[in-house]
Amino acid sequence: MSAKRVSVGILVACAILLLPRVALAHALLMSSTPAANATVHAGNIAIELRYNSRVDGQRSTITLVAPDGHTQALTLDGQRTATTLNAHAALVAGKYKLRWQALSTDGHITRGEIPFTVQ
Ligand SMILES: [Cu+2]
Repeated sequence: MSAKRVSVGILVACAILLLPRVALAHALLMSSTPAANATVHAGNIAIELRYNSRVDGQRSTITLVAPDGHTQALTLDGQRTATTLNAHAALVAGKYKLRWQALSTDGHITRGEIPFTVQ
């Protein structure tokens, strides 16, 4: 099952459980740096995931999937704002993915993947 389908399943579960009390409290990814499918220059890369609602910077996670498939849990930096997750990584050229899991203030977890390329 793809991460996208997992996220949709979680959202449906949220909607059923919470309707009509909380419409959009679970964290939906709005944009990111690097952006999905972006190409960035090798070196120290600032990572920022931006959500539609507050996320728990202590209990959310970002995992880096390296070109060879190895995964590495990134140490999260301090949140720039309450709705962002921030991290950084020094990367050489290749195709990577950021696999994120966000805990929102309504207690629900959402997940997703952001593929990007380093050149
Ligand atoms: Cu929710």
